[in-house]
Amino acid sequence: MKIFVLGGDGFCGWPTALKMARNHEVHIVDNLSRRKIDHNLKSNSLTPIYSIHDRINAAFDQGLIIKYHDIDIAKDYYQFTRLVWNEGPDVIVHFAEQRAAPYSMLGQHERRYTVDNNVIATHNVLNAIIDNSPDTHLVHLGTMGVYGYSKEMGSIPEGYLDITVKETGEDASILYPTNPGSVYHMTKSLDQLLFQFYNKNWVIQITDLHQGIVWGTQTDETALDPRLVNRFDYDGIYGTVLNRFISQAATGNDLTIYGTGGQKRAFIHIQDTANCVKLAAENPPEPGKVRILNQVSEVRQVKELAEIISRTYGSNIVYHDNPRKELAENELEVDNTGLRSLGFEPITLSVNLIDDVRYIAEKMKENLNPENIMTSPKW
Ligand code: NAD
Ligand code: USQ
Repeated sequence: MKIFVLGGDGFCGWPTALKMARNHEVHIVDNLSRRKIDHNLKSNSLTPIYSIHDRINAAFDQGLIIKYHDIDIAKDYYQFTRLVWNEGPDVIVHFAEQRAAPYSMLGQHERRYTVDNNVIATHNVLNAIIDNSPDTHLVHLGTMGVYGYSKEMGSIPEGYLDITVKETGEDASILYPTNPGSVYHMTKSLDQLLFQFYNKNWVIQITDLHQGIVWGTQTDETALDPRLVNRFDYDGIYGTVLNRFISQAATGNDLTIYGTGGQKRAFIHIQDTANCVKLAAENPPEPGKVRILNQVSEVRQVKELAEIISRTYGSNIVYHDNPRKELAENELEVDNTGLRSLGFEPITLSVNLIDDVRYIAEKMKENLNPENIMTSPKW
């Protein structure tokens, strides 16, 4: 198949593009905006990531052929739509959005950038498909955060909630009511509405993968050559909780729990991200409504994660006032039968796997700037 990976220079996109290139023709489309944001925030990946051109050359040396296109999908619609017309991809995997909740809450510039970039990018992708390549299957990376995090309506289903309407007594299946906790998460809720409408009107094939928090850094492919190394965010804006705890432990810093640590979230290892996206791309949905799958391996509590790391590496835990507006504690149960039915066998947390990540963080510890650890805005 011919596969476009939009956002293929990023943390999830790069390992996914490499994995896909084992069996498919892969094109990465990325405007490198994430590298520019790192620079502006004076932050960095713990691992030294190579330029996109070095990455592509290193992949070529491993027999993994990837073409790169420098296009801003939100701003350069005509360049992007021409590429879709010329290449007619079978699948477009769409990772190309601003993905940090804290970044999206920094100030008016970042709030507006996140909405403009994410919503327009998604809308442009849909337009490029319907006008140039209507049989293309769109695989989008959404988030568990669109549901909010609670068991108020039971276990979280895959996108649609079965209800009985009180007034009429009729049964219905509705899009799960969204409850985003940041401007970033709200853009993923807006993406969902775009998908519902474009699917209804133009009958295009769409899979929306509602992914949990990704942890880990390397995959089988990124480990093949040092130039293929994946990024590792540890800072208060882009670093996600488990990778932050592991990098904090590896560099002798305290583990930073926000609030009580009673927050439960869904997690997935980066190796599983690449595997799941590949499964979804290779198994398109039946014609009909938008297919929504929960891309998660397990549910864990923040405090429990900190305690595992603290026990294993002897790190100190410090509780900070929570910079976010979120429930101090929550229950969470998530259905992931869709991807399992396609063959997904989740990799779950283990001390060995944590140790692999800690080993990389320890090796790169000179790159960690402690001033970047507590940089989250308050909201
Ligand atoms: P990332 O910031 O590392 O990568 C995103 C990539 O998209 C970057 O390389 C960036 O340059 C590119 N990009 C952004 N806007 C673009 C535009 N307008 N045109 C072209 N390229 C653009 O983020 P990530 O962690 O790889 O996340 C990828 C996707 O997965 C996001 O949509 C995110 O919401 C979703 N997701 C990530 C996680 C996680 O824990 N990392 C969890 C759930 C969902
Ligand atoms: N947290 C801490 N200490 C820290 C960092 C975070 O206690 O040092 C807590 C937060 O308060 C929150 C939880 O850990 O309760 C998760 O925070 P996070 O920064 O790891 O994840 P989040 O902001 O939710 O965003 C990440 C990705 C985003 C993706 C989302 C999936 O950045 O792209 O959509 O995970 S989910 O959380 O399932 O919605």
